[in-house]
Amino acid sequence: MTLNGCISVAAKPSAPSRPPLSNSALTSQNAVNTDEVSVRNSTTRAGGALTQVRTSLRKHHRADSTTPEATMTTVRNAILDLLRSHNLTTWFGNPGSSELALLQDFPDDFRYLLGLQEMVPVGMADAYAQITRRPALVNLHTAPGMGNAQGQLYNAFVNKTPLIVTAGNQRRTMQNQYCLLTNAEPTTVPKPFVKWAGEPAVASEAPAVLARAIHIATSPPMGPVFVSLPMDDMPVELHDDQAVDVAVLRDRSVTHAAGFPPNLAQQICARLAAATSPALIVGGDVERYGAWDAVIGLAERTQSAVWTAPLTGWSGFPEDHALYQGILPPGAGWISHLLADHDLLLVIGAPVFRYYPLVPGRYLPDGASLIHITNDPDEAARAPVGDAIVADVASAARALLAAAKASQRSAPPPRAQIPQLEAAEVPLKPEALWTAVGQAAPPETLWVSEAGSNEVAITRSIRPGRPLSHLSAAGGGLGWGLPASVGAQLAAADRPVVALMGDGSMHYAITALWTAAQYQIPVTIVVASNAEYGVVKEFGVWEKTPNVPGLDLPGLNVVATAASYGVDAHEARCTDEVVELVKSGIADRGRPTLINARTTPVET
Ligand SMILES: Cc1ncc(C[n+]2csc(CCOP(=O)(O)OP(=O)(O)O)c2C)c(N)n1
Ligand SMILES: [Mg+2]
Repeated sequence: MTLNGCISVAAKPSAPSRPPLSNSALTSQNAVNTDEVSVRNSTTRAGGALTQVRTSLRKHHRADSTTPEATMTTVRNAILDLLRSHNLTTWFGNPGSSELALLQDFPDDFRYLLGLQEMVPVGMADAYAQITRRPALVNLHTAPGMGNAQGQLYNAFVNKTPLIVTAGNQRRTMQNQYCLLTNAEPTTVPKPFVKWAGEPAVASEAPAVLARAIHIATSPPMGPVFVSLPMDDMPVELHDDQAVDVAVLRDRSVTHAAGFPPNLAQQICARLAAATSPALIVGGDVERYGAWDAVIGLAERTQSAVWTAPLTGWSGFPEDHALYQGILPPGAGWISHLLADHDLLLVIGAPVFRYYPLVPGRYLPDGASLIHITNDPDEAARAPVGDAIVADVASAARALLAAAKASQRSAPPPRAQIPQLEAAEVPLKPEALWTAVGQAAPPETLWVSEAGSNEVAITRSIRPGRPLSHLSAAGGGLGWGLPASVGAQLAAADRPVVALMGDGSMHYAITALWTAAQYQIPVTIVVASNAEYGVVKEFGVWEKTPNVPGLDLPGLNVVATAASYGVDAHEARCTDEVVELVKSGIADRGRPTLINARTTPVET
């Protein structure tokens, strides 16, 4: 299977699309991309519908002369048809026997990417969905599979990623005896890390439950959902009128009309104009919900300093822009100190704020006020400071840009330059490693980072300027970065994807290397090997908790492990080799490459 070749391509939706409703409308039928919204035709039950429906439901299923049931309108066929119509034909999964009835005779127009442990398909799907800006489907194995997935579902929930997670369940007739595969409380298991979870009350409801799940997942604020599918539901044949109902709900859409009151935009812009030194604080939702261009325009017009809020997944702003100041550290005292020169903070597309650890100090600098624009009512409610407005983030940014007047104030001082690359041998200081990596990669590179103590050095040394270019897990649960980099490379086949990994982080979901090798997904992975959980040691100093066991990682050999999975794996011994290996890894579009470099331990 190759990335561009042998994996079968995604299906075209089976119903025609209407032109976009408007740029500010978001529909959960097929698209979560607010820039490319299409609304599907609704079908009616009027004359001839039944024949059309049955033809459509059968169309994509293999006719097998030995099994006449294969062409019947079964629950399983209706599920596949619904998912096809939502363009959910790329599945990330790990199967067991409770999933066989759904997966059998897997359609040629679908593709399936296997992860060897459930964290892997969830992490891959998360990045795939965020980069394609569409929902993604994950198929897992009943209760234990869902248990394994939970750490990455947590990340997906905090990332606000629209994942449609399904898992099989034991036959309804065998659940009462708690037979093997029974998930006795399927809708409880993934909570609280899903927006919604359901299991159909009867087999024929399965497509409707799935349709509901898809619409919930893709409604802002988006997030993962779960549907449990008892295995004996799959072969149940739908009655003709049930099949018509399924076709109708397959073709309906849920549209989120968006907008922002112009007078509110004017009020905010008046405050921006009156401020001595405003700062914009942006978050991952700026990129997730398509507000990138408008936010840049607003920052430039108001000459505001721009920061990224802590731990929100994407940078939300070009990191090489003259107004960009970097990522805020996740501590109240640190933030109020850093922003001391600003009297008005406009936060857009981020929670206020994701603090960790407890850093004494006020939330805001003395005399400063904060306006918070978020699409998440809970984010608005739980913020400790500021006046919040719950609104569509892109509409708000566009309305503010339209209302903002060009400011005459002078631009804030730019942040420090990228450090000079100085030749050095291992163990490398993190700054030297990431500067070398940053110099070796082209500007269109998409970076995925999960690198503990290295994260600060990464943002100093690597400054992508394009949208959807620097991704991390907002949830902070390790085991996400490596699978996410594989999913990102699958989603963005025309861009190099480089994973920036710590050696500890690398090993939570290391089997993602197998998936990358087998499907020939040409991601490049750089590992900073300091042989420790460095950042936990740093926290130990901050928290005054000495002599903690389990923070050293001797005996890891990530190059040998990666090679055993079929990855082109190398040990870099100096900065020159890092540059050379990253360049050749990126140039190799046929297979994944891993580059390990020994780095200095954290200073404690
Ligand atoms: C699932 C999970 N388990 C444990 C942690 C706690 N944790 C946070 S960072 C970290 C260490 C990361 O180490 P490494 O990737 O080697 O980077 P380093 O700090 O050494 O640079 C750990 C164990 C976590 N965030 N998620
Ligand atoms: Mg480490």
